[in-house]
Formats: sequence, C-alpha cells, structure tokens
Amino acid sequence: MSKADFYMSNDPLITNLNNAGDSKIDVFGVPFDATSTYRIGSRFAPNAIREAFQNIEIYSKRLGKDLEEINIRDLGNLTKVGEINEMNKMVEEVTREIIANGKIPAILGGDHSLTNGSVRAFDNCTVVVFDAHLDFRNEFEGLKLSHATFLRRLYEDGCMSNLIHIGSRAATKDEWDFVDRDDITLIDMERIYDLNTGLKQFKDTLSSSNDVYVSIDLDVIDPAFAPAVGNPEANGLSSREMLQFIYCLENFNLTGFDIVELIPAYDNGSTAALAARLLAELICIADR
Ligand SMILES: [Mn+2]
Repeated sequence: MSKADFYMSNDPLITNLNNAGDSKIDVFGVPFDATSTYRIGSRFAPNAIREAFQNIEIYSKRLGKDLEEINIRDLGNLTKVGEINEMNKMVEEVTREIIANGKIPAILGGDHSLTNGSVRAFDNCTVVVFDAHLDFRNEFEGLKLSHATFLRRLYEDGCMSNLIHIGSRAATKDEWDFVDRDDITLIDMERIYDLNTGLKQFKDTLSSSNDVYVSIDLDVIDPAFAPAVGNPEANGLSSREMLQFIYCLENFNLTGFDIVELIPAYDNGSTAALAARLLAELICIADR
C-alpha cells in the first residue's frame, strides 16, 4: 500500500473493503429533488449522510457487529439527474445490476420518488415504507409521478408482493380510503402510540415475508428529532422508536434499502446523524 493509499481518503465516500474481498453492500446516492413541492435541497443529502457516517461509531452494540468488518463499496452519486423518468430508469438499472452481482443496494436520496425506480428492480418483494405521508395520491400538482404519488404507481403496477407502511399521519381522505385493503398493512401513528402493539403488528406481518426492501422517508421521525426534511409533519416517531422498528428486521432477508428526504440546508446536524445511524444499523442487518 502506498503512502497516499494509507494517508489519503477519497472523502466523502464510505468505501470499506478491508478484507480485500468483494463488497457485500453497494452504496449509491441519488442527488435528485426535482419533484419536491415544499422545501428543496435533498439533492445535497447523499454527501451529508456520508459525512455524518464518517463521524459516528460504527460498532453496533445492539447487533454485535462491527462495520469495519463488513465490505462496503460506495459507487458515488448518479450524474445528470434532472428529469424524473430518466432518474427512475437509472436508479432501476443500477439497482438491478447491483442485485445481479449478488450485492445489496443501499441508496441515499434525494427525494422519495427514487423508490419508484429501485423497487421495480426487485421481483416482488415485501416493501416496508417508513413515512409520515402515504404518498398514495393519484396526482399531485399536475404530476402523475412525484414524491407524493410514487407509491400509488408502484401499487397499481403490481411491483410489491406486500406493502407494510409505518408511521403515517398525513394524507388526504382519498389516500386513507385507498390503502384500506388486504394487501397493505398500515401501522399508522395512532397504532404506534402503544409502541409494543405497533412493533408486534410489524413482526407478525414480516413473519410471512421473504425478501424485504426498506424505504425510509426521514419525515416519519418527529421534527423534534429530525427537523431537516422536505415536508416536516408533527407527531412522529422518536429516534429510539424508529430504531426499535429497524431492529425488528434483524432476522429477515433485507435485500435493499433507501434513506430519503434529508435536506442539509435545514439541518443542525441531528437529522444527518440519525440518517447515518440508520444507514449503519441497516448495513449491519443486511450483512448476514
Ligand atoms: Mn414523506
């Protein structure tokens, strides 16, 4: 190893290939926020999450795993991301390639619409979405496809064998009516007021799942804990409650995940730190 290899880093990438082996987890960023309708700037989030990640402890006491022993490769950020259909196509193709190589994609948004690309790369897995909003609008501000409608599109196109939606508290009456059906498990905020009830419902539903893809819109967490998001919504999960849900995934086959909607310009560091913690724990869970 040269002195440059030893002393220099290609910050903010989080690549860690200590065992000279192949990566198990492939990270990439999607600096896209063109469909944001309130606060914009999530295009800057991938690097902010990386920077926070570089500055947290990476041994998970709860999971008994050390990230230094997990091979991670950071592919960098998508380039030329301007238009949603093009972005979705790139995300789907890159995700598909990562899966074909036998690795697990860890995607850093960007706004939530990227999930419309990533989920399509999987053949019918259970999708777990953490979000204050349902994102089940048929159309929003003239767009059929945006961060507020993408889940409706994925559902209509039959891209999910199962949907578990956690933490919702903000949606139109039409959306609430729409999601009231058998193949959608809704663990909305009111059910989480008694945390153990919510956790039990989550575990019970997961137990019949095979592959699981997880999408975390950081606005599921209360603005008191995660203020820097595109559409803050009061009455959310605490950081601790959020992690309790994440740890429920421990013995399941986590095949990919994304973390979206962080806006660094509104952050005092707390939201990025939480995003980095979620990234770390999810990588530990995915490495099994
Ligand atoms: Mn949301």
